[in-house]
Amino acid sequence: MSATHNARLAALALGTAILSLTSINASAGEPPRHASHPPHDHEHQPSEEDDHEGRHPPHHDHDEDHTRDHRMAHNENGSGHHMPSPIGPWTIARDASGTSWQPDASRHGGLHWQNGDWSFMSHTLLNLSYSRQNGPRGDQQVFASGMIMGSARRELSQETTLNLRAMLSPDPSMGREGYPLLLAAGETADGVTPLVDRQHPHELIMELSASLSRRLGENSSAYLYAGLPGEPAFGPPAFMHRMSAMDSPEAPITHHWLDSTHIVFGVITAGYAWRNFKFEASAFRGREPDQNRLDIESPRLDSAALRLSWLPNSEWAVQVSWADITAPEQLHPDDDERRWSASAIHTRNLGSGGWWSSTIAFGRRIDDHGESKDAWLLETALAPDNRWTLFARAESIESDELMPGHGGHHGDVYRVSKISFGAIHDWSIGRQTRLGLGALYAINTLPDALAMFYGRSDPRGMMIFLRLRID
Ligand SMILES: [Cu+2]
Repeated sequence: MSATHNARLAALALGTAILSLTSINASAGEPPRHASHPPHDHEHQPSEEDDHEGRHPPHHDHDEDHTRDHRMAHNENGSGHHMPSPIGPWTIARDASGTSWQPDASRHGGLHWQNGDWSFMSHTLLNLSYSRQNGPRGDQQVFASGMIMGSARRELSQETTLNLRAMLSPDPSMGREGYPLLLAAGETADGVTPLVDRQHPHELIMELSASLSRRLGENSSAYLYAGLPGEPAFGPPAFMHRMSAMDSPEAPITHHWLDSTHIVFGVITAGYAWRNFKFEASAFRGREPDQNRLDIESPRLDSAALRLSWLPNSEWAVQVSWADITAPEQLHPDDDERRWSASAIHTRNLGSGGWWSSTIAFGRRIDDHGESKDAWLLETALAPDNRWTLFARAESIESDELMPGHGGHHGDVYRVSKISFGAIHDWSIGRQTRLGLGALYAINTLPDALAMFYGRSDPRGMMIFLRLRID
């Protein structure tokens, strides 16, 4: 009991420390250091001289003399532009969830401020959504989802950086059964029956992590990342942190192929980055979080992941990863799984605050008997300006969880598909605060064998949502 207990206490203490440092600073009335630069309100773009390692040339004032030549698909708003990543010599815009990479052209928002030797950053994205899923296996519900993230970093020496990160989600407020979402499956509400046609809630504490990185030269670094919970080196950035996905409040049905490991209780990752390549290895606890969404579960390191990431240029991020996961599912404690994932993300800036980001991803889950189930995802989000964002996603999965087999085992495998598309309009209600109103519509496609259970072969779903974003 004691090792576990100590680990939990340490994790809670770390999280409390990060969040209280964050709130003390925020409530002290000290304005965020970069508050004079609201996001996306000025045209500065890094020049062509910027390379993809994030080494920016000496920077000019934010005046208006930048010519078109200086505009390039590499956009960060004022707050992030000068900031290197805490884990290596590249721009912080490259860092996505866990230790994953996204294109350098990605947006980097967030509130930033400094206190002594510590630099702080926070992001908030909260959705209040109404989901309505049609047919006999559908349901309707209002629910809150999203995340509040805070991080604190400190240079320990010229070469060494410590970064602490805590992330909370309001998901447990939706109840243990999560929210209705046709074709979604995974985890459990009560420890007895699987959640099917519902998306499970995420943990109250989605991440408590620390990383220590060391620069090894102009363009390489090595780092260690540990989380309880945290995200191992598998898959593309988790959906709620992926630019092509984050404007939709709907979890992808490919979640358990690509990025469901974004919350594991216990992970240690060692990474080495050289130029635009990064190689990482993780040891982590394979078991998915249980139905109690408020606790910190006992850490273990019984599973492994490897990931190779590459950024061919500032607009692309590619990764391939593999994981050997011990008993991921609580309801199938004897079943291990291996997973493969490959993805490519493309993000381009469109000038005057606009951007376009797309992800294509493939995931494969292989069970103990060597049987594999594949999944594909293609998603895109387009923001022509600061007000509108349009998004769409197409997915296809081979699932054996939709019709349970006998004895609680997985059932037959069915290939099912889904497309969904929607839009959100944002209003700026404060310096770095936006309120948005959005809606989406989804069409699911089922084989005949499933159609009778869902009432038709193309059951529909929709959501309407309000979003608060502080970054
Ligand atoms: Cu998840």
